[in-house]
Amino acid sequence: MPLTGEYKPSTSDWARKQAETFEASDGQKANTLRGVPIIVLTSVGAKSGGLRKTALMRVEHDGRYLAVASKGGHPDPPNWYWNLRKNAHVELQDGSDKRDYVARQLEGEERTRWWARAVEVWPDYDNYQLKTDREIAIFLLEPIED
Ligand code: F42
Repeated sequence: MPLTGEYKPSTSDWARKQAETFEASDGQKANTLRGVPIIVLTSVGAKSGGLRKTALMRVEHDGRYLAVASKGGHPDPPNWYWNLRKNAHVELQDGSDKRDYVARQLEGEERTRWWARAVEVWPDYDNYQLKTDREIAIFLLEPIED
């Protein structure tokens, strides 16, 4: 059941433009970063309750996706991290395919396994982790069957 609420654009111009161009073109435009595929995650604002759209690297395995709250290795997590902590129901668009998912933060061996998959797609994630003392949170997004 799709998320409802008012769309609240990101305050990061480049990210907002990429997410909006991706969605408006049904995933046909602005669908890579440095040649690597991206997805757009829609989450419910933890404070505003608005819909937030976030471009993320596409890390997928067997129909499940990973959201990596790296924010380039910034000391603080991205705002959308708090959204997923409060509202696990998210939407994810991969190309023209948009579905509902439930987000679960990973720990331990499962986290290790999925982190390796993330670094395979985007090796810079390892560099981001070296830049910050916080352990970069990662969320497994599992499809909500209709
Ligand atoms: N960011 C990543 O963390 N990981 C990636 O893999 C990634 C890939 C990527 C690919 C392409 C691209 O264009 C951008 C990419 N980014 C990636 C950047 C990503 O799209 C985000 O810009 C970045 O992660 C920062 O996320 P953010 O949620 O902190 O966004 C800021 C800029 C923002 O929009 N802030 C809003 C504002 O008004 O300042 C608030 C956003 C928000 O969700 N607010 C919540 C609410 O209630 O509405 C409150 C949240 C809270 O603090 O409780």
